[in-house]
Amino acid sequence: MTNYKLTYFDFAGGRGEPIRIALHAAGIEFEDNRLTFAEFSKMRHETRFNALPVLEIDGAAVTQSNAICRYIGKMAGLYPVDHLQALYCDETLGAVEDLSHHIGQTFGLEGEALRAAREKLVAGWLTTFVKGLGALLERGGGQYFAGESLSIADLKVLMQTRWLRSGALDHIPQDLVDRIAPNLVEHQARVEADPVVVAWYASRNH
Ligand SMILES: N[C@@H](CCC(=O)N[C@@H](CS)C(=O)NCC(=O)O)C(=O)O
Repeated sequence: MTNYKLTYFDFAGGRGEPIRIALHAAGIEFEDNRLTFAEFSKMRHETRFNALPVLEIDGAAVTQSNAICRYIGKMAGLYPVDHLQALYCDETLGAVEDLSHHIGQTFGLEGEALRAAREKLVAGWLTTFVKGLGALLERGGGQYFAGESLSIADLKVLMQTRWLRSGALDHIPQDLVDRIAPNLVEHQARVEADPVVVAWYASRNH
């Protein structure tokens, strides 16, 4: 049997959580290796690109969360078979990655520098990407980003919407998504209630 080990941070979001949900949906048993930030900083140079997530398949490491998501998503039935819908799915994954990158660049800043960077982000990239993601959902018919059922694109966007609306990001207004793309708020509720997502969190509570 193939051995899967996913290494990511110990929280229910970011680039790692959609992979965990997809692995669970595919019925693949995996080692859910969760690191603290301190543990990661000790081993970051051992990873290929100094970053997480890393998926080890029989000991061979693979990086890049979207590539991993697609691979597991195909096994889980969470990646569109139709080529055009697959393109729409990939476009969404890429947009979320770009947005994560822009937000990530403000990490490590403090005080006034953090405030200035986050305000610039809110006025610029963040608004652009939240609006754009809202438009992509609209294109998909308003329910899902690609096709007529849940895909890894929906899981990726869920993480972003949940994060942006959580109030965890200083200087980013908690109601930004609600104001700019209210369809993403409805989407969050829809995806959180999806049996695939519910089953993952139920499995964590045992
Ligand atoms: N393009 C990469 C980006 C990976 C990435 O930046 N991961 C973040 C966590 S979500 C990280 O490990 N940051 C730690 C650091 O940059 O020191 C992917 O999608 O996997």
